Amino acid sequence: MGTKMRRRDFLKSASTLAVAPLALPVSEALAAQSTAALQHAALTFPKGFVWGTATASYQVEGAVKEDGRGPSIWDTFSHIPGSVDRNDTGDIADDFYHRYKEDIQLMQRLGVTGFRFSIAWSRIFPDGTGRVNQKGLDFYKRLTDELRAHDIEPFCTLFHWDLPQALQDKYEGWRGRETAKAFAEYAGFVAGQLHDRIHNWMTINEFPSYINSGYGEKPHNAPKMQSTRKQLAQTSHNAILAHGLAVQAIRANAKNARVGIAQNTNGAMPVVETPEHIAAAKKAIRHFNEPYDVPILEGKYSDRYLKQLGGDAPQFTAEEMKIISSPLDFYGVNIYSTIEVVAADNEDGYLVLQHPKSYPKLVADWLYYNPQSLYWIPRLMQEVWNVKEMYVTENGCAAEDHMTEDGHVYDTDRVNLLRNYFTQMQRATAEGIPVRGYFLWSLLDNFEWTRGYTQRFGIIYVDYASQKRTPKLSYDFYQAVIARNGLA
Ligand code: PNW
Repeated sequence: MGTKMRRRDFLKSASTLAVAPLALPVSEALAAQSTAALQHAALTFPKGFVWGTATASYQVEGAVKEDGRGPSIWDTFSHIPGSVDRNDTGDIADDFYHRYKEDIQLMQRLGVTGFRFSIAWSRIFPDGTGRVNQKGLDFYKRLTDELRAHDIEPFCTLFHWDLPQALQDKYEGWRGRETAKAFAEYAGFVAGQLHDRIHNWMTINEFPSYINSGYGEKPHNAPKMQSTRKQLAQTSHNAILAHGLAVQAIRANAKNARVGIAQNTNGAMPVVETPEHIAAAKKAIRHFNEPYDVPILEGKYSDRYLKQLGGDAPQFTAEEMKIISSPLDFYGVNIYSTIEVVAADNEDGYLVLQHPKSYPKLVADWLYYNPQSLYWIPRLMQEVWNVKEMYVTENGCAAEDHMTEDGHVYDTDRVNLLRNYFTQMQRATAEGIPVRGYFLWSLLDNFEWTRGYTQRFGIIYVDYASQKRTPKLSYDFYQAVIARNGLA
């Protein structure tokens, strides 16, 4: 077909095709069709695949002054006018602290077998270290008992950004190495207390999101501490050291623990699936993750990273690098969108493609719609770092959700996105890439950090004035996917 073929000509040839006599007799054509239908029915996930939803303490719990909880840096930050859209705060959020039983019922109806949530450090240690607040611990005991009673496996994140304010004041937060030690103490203590209820642990959620955005050269998240390049590199190092120390502390205190992480590995993917572009994506993914994933998975900073930083490189010891790369039982990756690359004849071996203006997105300005990321990130994690077990610890989107007069939210945009992301994840599992489960972000609309309540990521709509929950159409869709353990 000539490239100059005009649209009219194309339509003509298409319609010619449509009226062309069938190549197969009708019965055979029908048989072929049902084979296609069967193939569709076979787009399933491995037996025992964990279907879940995800939340985080400060985004859903509310009850910030209840039962002895100490303040966190997000309480402080959200109360500084101008920090968050409309000056929203997490003071009440989804009131999950009081309504978790109702929400677990909604999860049970959905059919999930896993729930990812996080523990608010300052509920357990209101001052970051030292004095234990039993009532805070009791909340997570009640929560995990209730989950187990509904056959939902708890997947617990120990740090999802709500650092105790006391540690910010004492050590400048993650800038201080002492904070890493405090985190390991907290992690070991909680694991010792809850190991009978929780078997799956994730140390830290998304290093770049709270380190680069909270302590970078232009920070916009709590604690919003502007840093030099040198300070930032050291802060990143302290954060991965905290992760490694926590892995060891959890193992020391909970014999049967399965320990992982929830990291937003910066993905790279080939636009065109040919060996040269795939090789380019493999180079790119290592370059994109030099401060975090590379030391955790390879046990050392790359020469390229250290060279680039020069005198600004972090201070570290060989012993620390061993701790940082402590073996994990699984790697959790939060996957939203991914950088596309093509092979290039330059020093890096690839070119990063900017998203054209018309690249599809829903409402979050950073969340490009590229379902193939749910195939490519797991595949490259396996091929580049030999990761043996993975979970998608977050994936989802914010949409412009509106309730109809008869009380429904028909979020067909979110359903469309999820359907396509799932198709790519199915491709991954069908090829034997070891993705063991998926946690949809999020169960409920919630406090979306600096966007406050203006962006809704839930598959359950929350009316914040009444706290009424209304499952959206995407909830029904997800329920059908879970029920057939396959595409619906
Ligand atoms: C994650 N980005 O954050 C967090 O883990 C959640 O707490 C959050 O609510 C969710 O994704 C949705 O935003 C991210 O700019 C925030 O690439 C921003 C980015 C990635 C992840």
